[in-house]
Amino acid sequence: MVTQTQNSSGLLGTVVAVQANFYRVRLERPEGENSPQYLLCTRRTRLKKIGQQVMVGDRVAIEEPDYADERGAIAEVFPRKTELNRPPVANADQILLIFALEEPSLDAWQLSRFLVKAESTGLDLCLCLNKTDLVAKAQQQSWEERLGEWGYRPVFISIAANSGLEQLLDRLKNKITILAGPSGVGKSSLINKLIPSVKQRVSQVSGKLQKGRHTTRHVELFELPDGGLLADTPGFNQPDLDCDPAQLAQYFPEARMRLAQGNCQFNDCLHRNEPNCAVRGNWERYEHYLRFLEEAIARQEAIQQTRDEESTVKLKIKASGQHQYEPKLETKRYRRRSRREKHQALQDLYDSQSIEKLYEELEDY
Ligand SMILES: Nc1nc2c(ncn2[C@@H]2O[C@H](COP(=O)(O)OP(=O)(O)O)[C@@H](O)[C@H]2O)c(=O)[nH]1
Ligand SMILES: [Mg+2]
Ligand SMILES: [Zn+2]
Repeated sequence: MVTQTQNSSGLLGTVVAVQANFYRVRLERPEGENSPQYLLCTRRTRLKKIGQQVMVGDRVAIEEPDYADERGAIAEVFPRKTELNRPPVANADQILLIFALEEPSLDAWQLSRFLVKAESTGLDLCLCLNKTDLVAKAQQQSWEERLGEWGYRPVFISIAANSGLEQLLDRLKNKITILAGPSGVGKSSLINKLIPSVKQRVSQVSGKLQKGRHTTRHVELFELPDGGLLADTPGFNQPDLDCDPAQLAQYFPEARMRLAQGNCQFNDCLHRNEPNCAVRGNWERYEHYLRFLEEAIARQEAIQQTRDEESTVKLKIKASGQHQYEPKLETKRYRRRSRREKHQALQDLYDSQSIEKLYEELEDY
């Protein structure tokens, strides 16, 4: 096999924004003091042909850089360490989940939901509680103890009072981090605080990139002052628990710990009423686990039902109890159309001047 490294310029970078067919790439080592740090790139036709997608977070090789126009072309996408679809980000290391202690007040149930969703990505998780300036020290400590029982060690910050931010920056250093959390907790404030030039940078984005900036599919990576990238995305704000019910326990540190210490009697134990279950027990979020489990099961059943309805075969259970699949008869494809309906379809196609479809229809006429 011939390896196709057509990257003569040796220029490497990270995609920080994607819109339509344009990719904003931050160069790893800008050529010189005055050369641009970002290039607006297209994707080489060769990559399109092999179906190679380019995502925010991708490490890429760039060809034919034009420093004067700040343009280039992506010639190669390096293998991804991780890949998320919602939001679409490659190579993310961790999720920074941010909640406020007050305004809005911290709700255990909502927090739990976000934690489980974040755990289900398989990425590392950093929990951050903001607005310490609004609560008494005792209240902060009681959350600290409670969340310790859940298996988390949150970073407490106050953006308003400028406290805890160095500790947080330390956790973000040289990593690609996805910022998540409900609205009103201080995500935008945090970005503005950590990345003072953010407003300026966003407005520098070209017209084409600017257009889709507030859609849920849009992700943009911001460069942190001490190294590292932060992804701000609205795509993670209303988490659906679309996980496999059998996996759910793995998304609770309390359950993981119990499973590490001992096994359930049954391999497929869902930790409800099964005998000799290692997970069921007297831990605070066990209630959450049960409710999320019901939700995950209901979701899975709904998906299965739609699949059954869409499928063109139906399951027949014979008197002997044997299962047998038979084709469904009354689907649209097999229903015979009246001559009048066919005539009308032909007329429509003739009017729309679609020759290929007209031929197809004529064969059937
Ligand atoms: N008291 C206090 N208010 C804060 C703090 N951080 C952010 N806020 C306020 O909380 C509100 C929501 O913040 P915002 O960044 O828009 O939240 P987002 O919806 O998560 O992006 C704004 O009025 C902020 O000024 C903080 O540390 N303390
Ligand atoms: Mg915001
Ligand atoms: Zn069990």
